[in-house]
Amino acid sequence: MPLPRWNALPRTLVMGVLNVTPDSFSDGGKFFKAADAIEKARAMVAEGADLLDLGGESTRPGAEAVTAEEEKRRTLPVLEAIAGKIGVPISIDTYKAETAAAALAAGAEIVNDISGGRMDPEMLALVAERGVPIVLGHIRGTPKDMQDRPVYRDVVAEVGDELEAAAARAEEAGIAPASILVDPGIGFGKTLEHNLSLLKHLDDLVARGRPVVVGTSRKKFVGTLLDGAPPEDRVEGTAATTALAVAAGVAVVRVHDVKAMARVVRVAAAIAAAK
Ligand code: HH2
Repeated sequence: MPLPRWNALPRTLVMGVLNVTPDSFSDGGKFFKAADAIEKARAMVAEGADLLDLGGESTRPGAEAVTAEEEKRRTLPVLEAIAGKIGVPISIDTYKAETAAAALAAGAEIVNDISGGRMDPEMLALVAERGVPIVLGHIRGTPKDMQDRPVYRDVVAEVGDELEAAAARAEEAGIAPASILVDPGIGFGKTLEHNLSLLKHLDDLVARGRPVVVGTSRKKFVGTLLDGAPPEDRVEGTAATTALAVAAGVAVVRVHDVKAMARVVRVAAAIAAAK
């Protein structure tokens, strides 16, 4: 599958979320069976997904880690069934090098690491060796403890600086600069106010020059702003964040509601491109 040129995209790309987990916060259990996941993957491509992000471990706040063995058992059958056959590249959402290596061998073409290459010391070397792009996410702590008490002096500057440090480590490990994307990690060790500041100032992160990925889809802060709406009722809130991300020049939005967000992106991108 030809991969996008991240720094020369015609518009923001839509990455569809495919979680094969029993416990993801919004779609846990729904696509746990490989056959259901494969059908969901095809549906998301038909609805306008430019990429798919396949994950076998929930990283919601408080989630317990699973073994690489279990993560591979969940993701590899789906990957083997769809990689190279659905018309879009697939990223593997993992912070474990062992899972990433197996997924790349099974046809994944991008690594999406919410820990920015920090949770597994082998990850950056693996990605360098395979020559694939990597999304470096920002997190404070681990999914289990990240929401305990996140503190920042200036969240926008600190997240930007820490992502740049992660990108520098990736380059030192041998990853090509053009293959590095960064993600502020909305909800990963951040309060509501931190998430809102990061989203308000996405253009600052974009201006640092690396392609930016953003994942706000159905997240808790959206529910908080909408009087406690449950995950499946956060689509309009997600749409607000998607439109603003497009306006800020974000390269990729990671979303569950592909049909709705692909439409939001098309309209917001047309406005962003106007004179
Ligand atoms: N968020 C989640 C998982 N992976 N990857 C990137 N790059 N950015 C994100 O914001 C991001 C991510 C969490 O969302 P989800 O996959 O829907 O839930 P869970 O972790 O419970 O499976």
